[in-house]
Amino acid sequence: MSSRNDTLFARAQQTIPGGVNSPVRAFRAVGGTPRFFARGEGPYVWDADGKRYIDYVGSWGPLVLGHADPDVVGAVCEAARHGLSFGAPTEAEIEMAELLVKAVPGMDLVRLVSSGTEATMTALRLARGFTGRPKIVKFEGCYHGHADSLLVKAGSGALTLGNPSSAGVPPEIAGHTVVLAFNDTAELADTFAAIGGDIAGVIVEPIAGNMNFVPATPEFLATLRELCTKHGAVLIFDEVMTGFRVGPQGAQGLYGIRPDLVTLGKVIGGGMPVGAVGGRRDIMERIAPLGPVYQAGTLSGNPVAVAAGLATLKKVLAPGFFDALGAKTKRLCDALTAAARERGIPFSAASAGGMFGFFFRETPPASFAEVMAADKAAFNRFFHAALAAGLYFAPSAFEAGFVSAAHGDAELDATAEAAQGIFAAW
Ligand code: KE4
Repeated sequence: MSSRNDTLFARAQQTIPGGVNSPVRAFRAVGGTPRFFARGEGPYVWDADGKRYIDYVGSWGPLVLGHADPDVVGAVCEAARHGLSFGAPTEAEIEMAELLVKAVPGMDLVRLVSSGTEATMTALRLARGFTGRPKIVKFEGCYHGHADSLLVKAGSGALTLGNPSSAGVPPEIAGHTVVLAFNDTAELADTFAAIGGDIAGVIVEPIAGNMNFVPATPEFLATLRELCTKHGAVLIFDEVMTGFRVGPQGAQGLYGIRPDLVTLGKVIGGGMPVGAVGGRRDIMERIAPLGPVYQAGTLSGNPVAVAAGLATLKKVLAPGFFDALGAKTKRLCDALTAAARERGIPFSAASAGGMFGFFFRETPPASFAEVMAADKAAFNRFFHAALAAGLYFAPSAFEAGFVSAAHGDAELDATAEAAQGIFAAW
């Protein structure tokens, strides 16, 4: 029977490149037809055929409360009734900035933008403007949005589609991006010894969610902090995915290491377009209109989007939120692992807060090379079996998964049971 997803996908491809507005949605890595979602509620989404799925993508991270949280939707409707946008300052933006400055260690000042890409692009420009240096260091497999300097050996959709270094980025720009191996402390030290005086900044995902789920080692981040301080380079933690997802202070709260700048997104918009870049006052004061580093945005700090973010963060920062969320996510990972290993299938999983990854290999990978050595065909096979069973995982072996506060015993038990069935038929 033809599915409405097929019909919609064929129609979408007539007017939208690849039929999608963001490449990783196209199912190119896993094959098949992307699901066109008609609605979401709590832990569930329904596709164009009315089929229900337990959602473990959550719009790639923002929906930490689940879909259509009543308080978030209510806040959006209330804000919208007073006007959608002014292009002028609003009190809500001050509330958001005060909340972020209070919640994120080392965040003296913060600028709101409309996406994670804008946040990281601005952080790079600030690092270069503050130091007067050209070079940026990033790590293979990490993805920081689609700004030119960052599309060099990137993760997420770039990796999924097999073009980690995008076309259209001139060598003059890509040449200033130094790409090192994630978690390779020795290479890091060698690089700083060689060119430390040219490095404006280092940008890192403290937990790399764009090559699935690979936490930095404490030693790697500590060395990174020490070298950036010694050489006067700006350390940027890209917490667009991990911010308010792995804990109330993001990944930096788990590691106890303070970057100079932090970028945020996803959860701080609660499903609406919000990003942020913030950190040390002496760096942030270089940004326009205070300083010479220009940055701007028509919808930056949009009152409706900020209302969604504030309503989300108020619930996320309630006592015990992450204890409960982390326990659910670990329970999911343990159930998937047990189901696979009972059948002798090499499988491992890891998680932090409401973020997780699973791999068809004996142990969770600690490097990009180990991620690439995992059994991708097995991942794709599992993805489609899970989809048929009503479980929606990320359509790529190079993406993290997400659990929301709305996932409860019923969903976790149903997922465990479905996984048992999938691996029994493996
Ligand atoms: P956006 O521009 O997509 O809001 O944020 C870019 C970004 C920056 N930094 C990190 C650590 C990120 O994970 C992202 C975006 N993440 C991807 C999923 N891995 C977004 C999904 C997509 O590209 O469609």
